[in-house]
Amino acid sequence: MLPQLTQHSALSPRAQLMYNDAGLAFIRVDNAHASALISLFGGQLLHYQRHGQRPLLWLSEAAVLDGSKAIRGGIPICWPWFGKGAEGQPQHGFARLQSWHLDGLEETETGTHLTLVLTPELCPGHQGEQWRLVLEIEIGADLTLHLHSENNGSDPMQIQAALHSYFRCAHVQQCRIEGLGHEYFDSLLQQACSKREETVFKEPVDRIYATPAPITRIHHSRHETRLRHQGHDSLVLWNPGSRVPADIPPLGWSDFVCIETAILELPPLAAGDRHTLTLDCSERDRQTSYIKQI
Ligand code: TA6
Repeated sequence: MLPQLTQHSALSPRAQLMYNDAGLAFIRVDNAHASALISLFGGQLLHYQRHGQRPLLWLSEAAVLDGSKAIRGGIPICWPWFGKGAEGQPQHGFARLQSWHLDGLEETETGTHLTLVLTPELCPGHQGEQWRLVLEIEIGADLTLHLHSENNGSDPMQIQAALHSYFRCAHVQQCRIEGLGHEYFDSLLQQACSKREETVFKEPVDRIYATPAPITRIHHSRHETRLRHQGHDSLVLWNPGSRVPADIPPLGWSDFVCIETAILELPPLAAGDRHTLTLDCSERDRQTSYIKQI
């Protein structure tokens, strides 16, 4: 369920600036191809739905939408580290806890192109640092995200980044996932494992595939979601099983799977360099693609 929002102003014929009761800003897009909702808090895409298709992303009904914690669902941005940070630092970095700036919005025939930016000036405690994080979101017949990490300083910079996508499933237990890789580190067992891919979501799953495939397919009962990853060196597969965090309803775990496009072992980014992480998502009916193949 999408949050209750009040319209503030039109940004373009296809995009509206909206606010919720807590004062968080959102951009709602409805163009010829798809509808979408973006939260400036976290620089987070919360909803994308190609017309005639099902919503691609899952957003928790218990998500906290007041800026006090990361929003549970959509595509949170993990940056500049993934997982636990240094002591006292937030898990998965600070980018998903800050309000980003809308730097550009362009309408073309292929869709709506938004550019969101996070800079040290927008992040308390990081003033004086020299980096820039740019998120490009293309809302078209496909959904494409590019996350650019820029080192504008004079020293090399260590970064990790992930698009921590929550993909909606009717029943995660019935989805088959193809194209993750075969070798993975099981973060729950704390050991390296090797297994042909299977789909058993009766238990929590938390895995890092460090030699990942470039294309992942989620086979739902009637349709297929295709994910094309670039600039990544890992894919993370996560579902908490029935022991859910407070901001996921008790049975909510069966409605999503996280497949995270991640760069975890990037050599330090040289001064003036930029790294780009890309995710492209498309959906098709399984029956349609079958007919096309004949
Ligand atoms: O990406 C997998 C993971 O790191 C899991 O270990 C799990 O903690 C999950 O992300 C969610 O983390 P969050 O901080 O959003 O609750």
